[in-house]
Amino acid sequence: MKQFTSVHDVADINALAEEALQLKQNPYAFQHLGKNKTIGLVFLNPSLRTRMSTQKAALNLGMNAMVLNIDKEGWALELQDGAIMNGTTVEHIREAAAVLGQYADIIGVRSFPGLKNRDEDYNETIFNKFAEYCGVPVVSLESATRHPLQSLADLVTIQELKTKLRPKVVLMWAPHIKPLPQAVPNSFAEWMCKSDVEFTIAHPEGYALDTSFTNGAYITYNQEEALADADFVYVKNWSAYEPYGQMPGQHTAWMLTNEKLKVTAQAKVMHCLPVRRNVELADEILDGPSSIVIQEAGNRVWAAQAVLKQLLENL
Ligand code: SN0
Repeated sequence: MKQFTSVHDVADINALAEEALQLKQNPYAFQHLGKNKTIGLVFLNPSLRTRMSTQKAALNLGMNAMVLNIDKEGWALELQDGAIMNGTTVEHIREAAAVLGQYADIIGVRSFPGLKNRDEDYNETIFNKFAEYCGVPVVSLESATRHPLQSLADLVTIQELKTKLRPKVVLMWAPHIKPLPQAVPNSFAEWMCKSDVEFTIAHPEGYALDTSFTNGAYITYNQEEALADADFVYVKNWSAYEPYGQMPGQHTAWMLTNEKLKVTAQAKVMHCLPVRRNVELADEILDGPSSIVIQEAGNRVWAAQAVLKQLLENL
């Protein structure tokens, strides 16, 4: 693997998930691979799991890890080509990314969408500039349209816990107080459509995702129909793709509860976190036996480690 920005960079997702599960059994077997190699983790937005699990994965492989919260600790970044920088921005992304590429063998970048200009977000303008100018292999730590390290950890968790060959997996829209990116659901859908699962997406009218990520999924507005016989329910809020970044309705009744879970096949409930309790998901689920969100977050280490291992093997 030469970069990790989406499912399309992966030759065999089942083999990668299997590798992650093997690393979970034997975390320190490949310390020689990362010796004297450095990963730079660059954040333009907040992070807890991605930051800590990717650092941990790098350390397990014998790498050094450096973190820059560039939005808070760096110079104010200019993103426009040809800009006359006589205002508030201090450093152009061309120099910033190129310099970071001098210090690291692999660079991870987190860059959320602005949710204002769909073309800019869906062209991955910021992430792609970083990738182009840094000159070393890049890993997405969540970009405007995708969160592949999360999706791989989700696949690993489903492989680990499934009790039938082809489980029913439901991506379930949840209520929220503000518009969130489509990156996590886009990415989860894109990975599930390539996995050996029966995949359903449920959301209220107005919240359809970009169809290029959902090819092969069964999509419904009926929450109960989607939940029937589900083995895994993946809960996530997202804002509308059209009209872009809007919230066409609050739909607070879509919050998942134990009562709603009764029609499932004792479904395991997943969420990428952070989760707003009693808005997106009821306490009774998060604190009860159905929730696997902590195991899912734990698996972020093994997913990141499998990806970094394959990148190191290609350096
Ligand atoms: C991000 C998202 O893409 O939905 C990161 C998820 C891994 N989540 C948020 O920004 C949550 C913000 C909030 O106010 O709840």
